[in-house]
Amino acid sequence: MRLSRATLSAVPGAIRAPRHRAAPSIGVVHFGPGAFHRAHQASYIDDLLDHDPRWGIAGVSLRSSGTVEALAAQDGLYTVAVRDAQPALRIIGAHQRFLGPQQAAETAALLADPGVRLVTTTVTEKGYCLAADGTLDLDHPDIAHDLRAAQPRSVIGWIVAGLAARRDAGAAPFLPMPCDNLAANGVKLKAALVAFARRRDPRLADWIDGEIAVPSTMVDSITPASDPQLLADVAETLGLADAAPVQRESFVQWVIEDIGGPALAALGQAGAILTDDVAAYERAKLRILNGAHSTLAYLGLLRGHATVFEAISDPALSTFVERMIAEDIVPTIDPVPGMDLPGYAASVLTRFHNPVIAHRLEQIAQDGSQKIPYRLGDTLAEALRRGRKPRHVVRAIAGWLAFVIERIRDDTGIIDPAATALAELVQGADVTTAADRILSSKNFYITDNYDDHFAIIDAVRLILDRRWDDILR
Ligand code: CS2
Repeated sequence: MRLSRATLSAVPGAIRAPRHRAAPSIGVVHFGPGAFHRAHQASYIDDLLDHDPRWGIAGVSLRSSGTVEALAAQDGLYTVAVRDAQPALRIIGAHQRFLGPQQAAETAALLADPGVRLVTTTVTEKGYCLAADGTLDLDHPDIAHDLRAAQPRSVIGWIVAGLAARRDAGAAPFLPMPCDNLAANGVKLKAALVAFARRRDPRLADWIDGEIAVPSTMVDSITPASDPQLLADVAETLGLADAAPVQRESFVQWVIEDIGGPALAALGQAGAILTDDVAAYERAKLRILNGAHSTLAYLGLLRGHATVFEAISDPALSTFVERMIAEDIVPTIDPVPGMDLPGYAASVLTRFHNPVIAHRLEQIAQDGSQKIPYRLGDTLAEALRRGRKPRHVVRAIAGWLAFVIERIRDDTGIIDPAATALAELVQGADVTTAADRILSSKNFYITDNYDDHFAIIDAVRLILDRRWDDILR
C-alpha cells in the first residue's frame, strides 16, 4: 500500500501526521521542491497549517517531473525522517499540488492568483543565472530564452511573468523570497528581476524596483539526498510505501529579513526568526558551516573519505577545519548583539559529527564554481581588508582547484554548471598553469589579490602531491 490521503489512517498513531486538518488553500508557490525545501521550509509551513489554513504550498519543478509525479500520486504527502540522536518520522501535508515542467499554464494561473502571497525558491546557486559578479547573466541560455519566449524556463523569467500578471490585473503582488545559500540572496534576486524586466518592459522594471521588496534569508538544515536505505527504513516503520521521502538532521533554522507583511508574520509564528540584520546570520552560516562543508568535501574526497562523518572523524582534517574556523573565519565576521560565533562554530562541528546521517561528500562537492566564492572567497576578501593572512582558507580553496584538476585529468569528471569551461582550462596544461588559468578567468571570481593567487597555486601543487603534512599543519 502506498502513502496517500486514503491510507493516512493506517500510519501508526505515534507518527506525527496531518490527520485532522481543514483543507488548506494555496498561499505559497515554491520553485524547486527538492529534498531541501521539503525537509526544511515545508516543516515550518506544515506547523503553520495546523492553525492557519491560508498557506498551503504548490511545489513547481522547472526541470524534472519524476519526483513531482511520485508526490502527486501520494496526494502531496511524504515522510521526513529526522536522523539524529532521537530519530523520528513525520508525515508532511503542506503541499496541495505538485506541478512539473509540462504544467506551465497551471503555474502561470497560480502566480496570477491573488490568494498566493508568497513565492519562494530553492533552485540552488546556479538557478538564479548570475554571472561571477553576482548580477544577472543576460547571456545565460535560459535567460536569453526567456527574454524571447512567452513561456519562461528560468525562475527569474517566471517570477517576472507572475509579477507582470499581478500588475496588469491591478492585483496586489506576491512576495518573492529566495531560500538558497547565496550571500545577500534577496538583494541579488531583486536586482536580477529588475535587470530581466528592464530588457522586456522598462516600465515593469521601474514598478518592480519601486514596489517589490525581496527579503534576504538564511536557511539551514543538513539534508542528505534520499537513498534506497531511506526508502526501506521509512516503508518498514510506516507500514506503507513512500516513493519520495526526505531525511534531515533535527536542527532547522530559517532567518528572514523582517520587511513586514502577512507572509512573514505567519512564518514568524511558525518559528522562523525575523530580524533586521539577516546579513550577520548569513555570513556566519555560509562561511562557517558551508565553508567547512566544502573544505571537508574536497580535501576529504582527496583523502579517500566518502561522508562528512568520515571526514570529520579524520583527526588531521578535523583539526584543520577547527583552526580554519577559529583563526580565519570567526575573526572576519562582525557578530550582532546576542550572536555567539565560537558557540555557533562549536555547534556546527557537533552537527557534522552526527553518526546516523550519511551525508555524502560527493553531494557537497557539486557545483563548486557556484559555491566557493560565497563560502570561502568572501572570507579571503574580508581577511585581506583586515590585513589578516587566512592560510587555512587559502588551502581550502586550493582543495577545490586540486579536486577539479584531478577529476578532469583522470576523466572521472565533475558535476558543475561550469564543467565544460573548467575542462577547457585544465586540459593540456600542467598543474600550475591549470590553476592559474582558473583563478585568472573572469568566469570564476575567487580573488584579485596577487599574493593569495600564488599562495593558492602553491597549495594546489602540494595537495596533488599528497603532501598532507604541509597542507594540514
Ligand atoms: C551543503 C549544504 O550541499 C552542500 O553544499 O553544504 O547543502 C548544507 O548541508 C546546508 O546548507 C545546511 O544548511
